[in-house]
Amino acid sequence: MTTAIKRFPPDKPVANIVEEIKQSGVAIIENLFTSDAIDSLSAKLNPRLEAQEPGGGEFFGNRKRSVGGLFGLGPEFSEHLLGNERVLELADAILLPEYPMAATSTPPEPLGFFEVPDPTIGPNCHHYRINATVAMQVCRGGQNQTLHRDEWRYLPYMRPDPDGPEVTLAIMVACSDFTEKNGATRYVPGSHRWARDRQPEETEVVQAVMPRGSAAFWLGTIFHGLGASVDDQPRTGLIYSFVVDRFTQEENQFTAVPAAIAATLPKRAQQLIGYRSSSALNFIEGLDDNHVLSL
Ligand SMILES: O=C(O)CCC(=O)C(=O)O
Ligand SMILES: [Fe+2]
Repeated sequence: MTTAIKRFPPDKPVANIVEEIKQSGVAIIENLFTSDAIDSLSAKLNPRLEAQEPGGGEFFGNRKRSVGGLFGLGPEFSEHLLGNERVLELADAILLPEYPMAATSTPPEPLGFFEVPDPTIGPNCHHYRINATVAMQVCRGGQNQTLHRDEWRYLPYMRPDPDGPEVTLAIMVACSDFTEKNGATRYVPGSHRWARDRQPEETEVVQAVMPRGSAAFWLGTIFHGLGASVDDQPRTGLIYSFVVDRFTQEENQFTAVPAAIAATLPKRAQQLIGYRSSSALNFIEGLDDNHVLSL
């Protein structure tokens, strides 16, 4: 029998939520974002979404509208999404960077040059950064999205290692209520630990039903997809994901958020968007690794 996705209040200790994400591949934090925050993001997103005809092809169930490049749309996106300490605490605890981003996180012990980290302790990357951003609206009348793993982009080139370090973490922010009728995201809990060739059955799917302002956190190796809607009111969600610095970003952030726009954002947001390097990867000679934004 499939069990419902576990949901937590926003003040639950991070360790409990991380344990659930690692075990099930997905967890929900209810009411993580204020109604004012969702209102301000929706004011930028809804006119762009509503200007589109629903579509997107078979993979997406034919009835979605979407907008990407969110951090280029206005400073409210980085303020609310990248300034959220809870989100960063979770990303720190899952991706285990040498340089954590939440104010309360403690960096792991640095490694010696030839030392191999224990993947449960880390460090598992130098830092992490945005992988992709997209507002996803589901309109009445389509089909369920094909169940997929978001890491399909990288998986053909990676060796399966269920005990290895996590490389991505994604967050779905509910900008409307998510219900069974309106296409709440469908997940297959536990499927992040399956053998590569096992396919999910319909009986193994559970939906992330959650009120507006809540957020679902999921690993890149769990099967999931948007649900079909039989509701006249569209379901609006906003996805943003993080990836370890050694993997290339799914959505090109340097085009989505050009340097002139990035320069107007707080330093931590600039770093998370990707204006940062290690001394070995992505650096620019003469610029500070922690802040590679030059104009
Ligand atoms: O919008 C959703 O519920 C999920 C969308 C999704 O998984 C994707 O586009 O990769
Ligand atoms: Fe997905």
